Amino acid sequence: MRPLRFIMLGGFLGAGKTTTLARLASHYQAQGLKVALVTNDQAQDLVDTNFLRSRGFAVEEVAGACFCCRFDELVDKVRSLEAANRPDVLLAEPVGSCTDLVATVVQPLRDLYGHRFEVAPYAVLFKPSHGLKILKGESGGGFSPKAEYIFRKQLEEADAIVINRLDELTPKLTAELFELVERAFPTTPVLKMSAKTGEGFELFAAFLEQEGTFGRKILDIDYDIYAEGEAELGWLNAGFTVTATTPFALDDLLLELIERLRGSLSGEVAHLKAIGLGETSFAVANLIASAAAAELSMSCRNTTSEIELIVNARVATDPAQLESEVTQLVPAVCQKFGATAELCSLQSFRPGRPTPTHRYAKAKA
Ligand SMILES: Nc1nc2c(ncn2[C@@H]2O[C@H](COP(=O)(O)OP(=O)(O)OP(=O)(O)O)[C@@H](O)[C@H]2O)c(=O)[nH]1
Ligand SMILES: [Mg+2]
Repeated sequence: MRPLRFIMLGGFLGAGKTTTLARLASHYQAQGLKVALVTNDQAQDLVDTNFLRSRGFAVEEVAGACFCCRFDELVDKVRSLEAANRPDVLLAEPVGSCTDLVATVVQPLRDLYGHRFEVAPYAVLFKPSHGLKILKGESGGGFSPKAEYIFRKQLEEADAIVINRLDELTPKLTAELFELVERAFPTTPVLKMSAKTGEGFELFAAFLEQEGTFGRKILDIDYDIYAEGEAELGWLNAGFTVTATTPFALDDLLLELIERLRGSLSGEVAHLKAIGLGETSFAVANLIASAAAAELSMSCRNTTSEIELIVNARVATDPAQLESEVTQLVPAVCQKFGATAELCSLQSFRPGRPTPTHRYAKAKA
């Protein structure tokens, strides 16, 4: 049996992983290859899984903990996708607050399943909004030093660092970011890309095709700092059924919801996203930093009278505050659009300490 190409893409919360993976999936499909994806989260009800499925891709999710702590489940999900879809390429998106993935996922996959999987170089997306402040060492960047530790560790284990959102950066800022990243990680190749427009994407895709000594950067990492940094984030996944007698504009409702949440949450937003799934259309709104503006990553330009609404929030705040704001604001915003929201599922918490299934102290494979 031909080995399955396994491509995992890292990067902080809101860095652009799902957007990039959707682009990669279309890129491989255009070459006649079959693609499947695995998403990952600390809880159920993922915006990303629904978004990718709505785009027509085969997706499984590992929910409840990160890939490293649910390594066997990751392998099981890949197996079931293999059985159902016979993919040539498997794209995997880890949790955006997770690091040490080379030691806990890439190396075990290579060592234990090297006959089945051909693991691609491990690229990590760089998120300019938070990355600039963190690499410049500016205080008031929004996150605590422990959360910033995770951001840096994610970049340290990368085979390539990909500065994303090139479409939004001035040439001067791009040059500054490039220099900052190169100075901090002098031996790591740095690429530039816009996952949104596709600029720089071909080079990135070509990088992933490379073979050689990749996926071998084992981190020297303090799991106490890592766990405490992750636990500083409030996490919330919530699901609602929204119904109205008169159809409402889905894009507008989602944008207003995310914008109102931005105004009411006290901590720095790592990523706030909401998907509305109607019978014939869907849309997604996002906010990737408190200082950014809410935006539609997928718009439907349509009205609807019934949707399933999923909200995923990762914010440096108390999960109880998140829960209270989301459960109050969703019905209030829906009411403004003449709709009623019924809460169907709710999980809010601080992520627990990561305890990887495997951890390779030295690169073996
Ligand atoms: N302008 C611009 N926006 C982008 C780009 N890439 C991603 N985005 C937007 O950034 C937001 C977050 O993108 P995602 O792909 O969901 O990020 P992610 O890394 O998967 O986020 P998590 O799964 O929460 O960790 C969305 O609104 C995207 O449309 C880009 O290259 N340019
Ligand atoms: Mg994502």
